[in-house]
Amino acid sequence: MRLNRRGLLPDRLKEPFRGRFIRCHHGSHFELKLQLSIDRHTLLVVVDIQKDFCPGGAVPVQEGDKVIPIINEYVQRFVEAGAPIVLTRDWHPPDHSSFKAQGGSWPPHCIQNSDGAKFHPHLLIPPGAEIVSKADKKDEAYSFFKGTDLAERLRQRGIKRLLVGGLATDYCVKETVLDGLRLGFEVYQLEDASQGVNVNPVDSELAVREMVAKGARRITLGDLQPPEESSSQPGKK
Ligand code: VGL
Ligand code: ZN
Repeated sequence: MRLNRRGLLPDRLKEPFRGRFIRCHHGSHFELKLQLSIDRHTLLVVVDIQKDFCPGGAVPVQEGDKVIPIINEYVQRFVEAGAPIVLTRDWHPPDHSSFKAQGGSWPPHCIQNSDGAKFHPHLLIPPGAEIVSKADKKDEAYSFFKGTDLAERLRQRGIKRLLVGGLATDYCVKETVLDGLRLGFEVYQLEDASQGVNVNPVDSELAVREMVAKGARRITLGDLQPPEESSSQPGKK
């Protein structure tokens, strides 16, 4: 692959990548690595960082709270880049169909306005972030696209890429990623900022395999272009 002097790919080769390739040392050789640039066409989707999905909650994800500092770093990067952020929350009526009493598979959790439905207190919630409630009617909706006009609204705003992380890898993160792909978005799953419920111990791994097989890319913080380089407008930080 031929890069120009600044390590940038020629435009015609760059699509569908928005980022820049950097050379990384890999033992005895160098490898080219994509760095994703965050811009206003890129949406961060923070999935269900709620008390009920963290240790001590009603449907605790083991070490679910461990992803919060990393999620916060992504949030910070998006704020700095002026890029959009959505925080989703599971937001069930007290007799939701997914609860055991109604024949579903879960104990009651994330009941509207309850303490357990609150975002975890350590989650960074920037002023511009949009909060999207899901599964707030009778039916189950693991994906925030389900039963909403969100995809259309995002397209109208020019959103092309989704970065999706949070809780839980094997349910809401997975379904949001798969719906996003189905709806034609370029979708990146945040490997370092997602954690699974693992009702069966392999669930998260299977979920990841399915997401990747269907076209999702997995990234970590190191795959983002460093903040000072994210801006393409000279002089603008
Ligand atoms: C979720 C189980 C039940 C999730 C929601 O957010 O992944 N998991 N409801
Ligand atoms: Zn739920």
